[in-house]
Amino acid sequence: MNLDLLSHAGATTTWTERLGPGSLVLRGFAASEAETLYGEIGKIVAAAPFRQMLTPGGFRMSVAMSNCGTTGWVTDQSGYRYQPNDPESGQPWPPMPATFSRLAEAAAAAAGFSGFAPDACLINRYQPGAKMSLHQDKDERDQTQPIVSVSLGLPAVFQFGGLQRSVTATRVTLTHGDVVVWGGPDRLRYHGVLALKAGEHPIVGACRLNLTFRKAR
Ligand code: MD6
Ligand code: FE
Repeated sequence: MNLDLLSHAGATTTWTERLGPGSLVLRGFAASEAETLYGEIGKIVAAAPFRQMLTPGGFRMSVAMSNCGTTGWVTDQSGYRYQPNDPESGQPWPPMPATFSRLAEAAAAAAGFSGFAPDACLINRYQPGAKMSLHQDKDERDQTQPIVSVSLGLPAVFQFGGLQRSVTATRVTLTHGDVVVWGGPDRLRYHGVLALKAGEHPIVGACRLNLTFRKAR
């Protein structure tokens, strides 16, 4: 894994770790803004509460989810998709805060993807034991754009596989403030999250929160 130092607009310097030709971990890139992000998440989930959705196969996900932006990712018995309204309330998803979109754009630019303008932010909450099995993100219409992923709270082990499920995944621990950008030739790589270990984070408490920014439409 190559290590490099990167400077960004907030004048902080971040360690970067390259995972592939189109994917980069920006260590601590969101650390100085983490409390702001956490406060915004609180407001979003007051309007669109975390819920454990049903997979098309009929399984209840262990990760609880919400969204903000003009469209949001949902799953139920009829499939995976993006839709502009929260199926629980029928209301539009809460708007994406400017702090979110600015951070996502800056992270994407730092990884070589300039002009990233996300329209969807999926918010994942992992409580102890929650996990996400290996999957590809392929429900987005525009796959030329990268995905930007922000981790907050308890550490989690992320698995990065290949373009086929059979490729052995490498493991990377993501901690509070870490950002992963991935796109280009890595955009459809399989990935997942191992079961969260119990703990207590000083800001976020007993869980991990993950924001994934996408250009879905
Ligand atoms: C998570 N993340 O970290 C789940 N997908 O909780 C993802 O599924 C993901 O982090 C695409 C790109 C980056 C990600
Ligand atoms: Fe994903």
